[in-house]
Amino acid sequence: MIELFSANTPNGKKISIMLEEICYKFKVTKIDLDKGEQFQEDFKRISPLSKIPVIIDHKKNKTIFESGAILIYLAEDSGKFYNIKDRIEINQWLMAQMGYVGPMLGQHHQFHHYNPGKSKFGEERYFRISERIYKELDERLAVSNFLAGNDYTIADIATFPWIARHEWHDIGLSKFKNLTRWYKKISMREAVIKGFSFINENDLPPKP
Ligand SMILES: N[C@@H](CCC(=O)N[C@@H](CS)C(=O)NCC(=O)O)C(=O)O
Repeated sequence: MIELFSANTPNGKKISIMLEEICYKFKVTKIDLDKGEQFQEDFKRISPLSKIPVIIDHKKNKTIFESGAILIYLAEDSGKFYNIKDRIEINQWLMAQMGYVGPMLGQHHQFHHYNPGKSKFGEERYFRISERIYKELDERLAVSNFLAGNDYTIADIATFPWIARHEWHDIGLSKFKNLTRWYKKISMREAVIKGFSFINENDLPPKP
């Protein structure tokens, strides 16, 4: 059994979606980030950087933190959404999500959604970068069915919950036809719908 330590955020949803996709049984242990539960000693023992998500694979006695590492672990364990042949292509798009798409959209959330009016520079900077990310993903998806090629992989699973915050971004997802096509296709997957609502059962991927 897998225990998922998580919260209702895009990084948290990556793993619940993956677990639903591979049909693994899992139990969710909620970490209340607003209350600072990520800094409690017990949690720090499994998450040295005090961040969700983390999983414990109780059957194998393995603890893993960092969503990209967790996705690779689950993909290799299940043999799904990742493969040796396409590994380099998948890793590129997964790492791009981890190091660029997620952190930049996350900053955009901070300045544009949570703290508007506090920093014109921050708002403009991360709005521009986020718009650029939409354009770059759209360009990639103009020549490729999914991010890493023809197949749906962990690179898409990692990126989807971030684009699912598009209403907060105010960039206009529908202006980006290829990204919208990709988003619609993924948001209709049964496992994605289930994984998206892992903490709040009314939480559905917003329409494009
Ligand atoms: N690179 C990490 C980022 C995880 C992350 O930023 N988690 C946030 C919630 S989405 C968190 O736990 N924040 C609490 C904190 O930093 O205090 C991953 O992908 O797992």
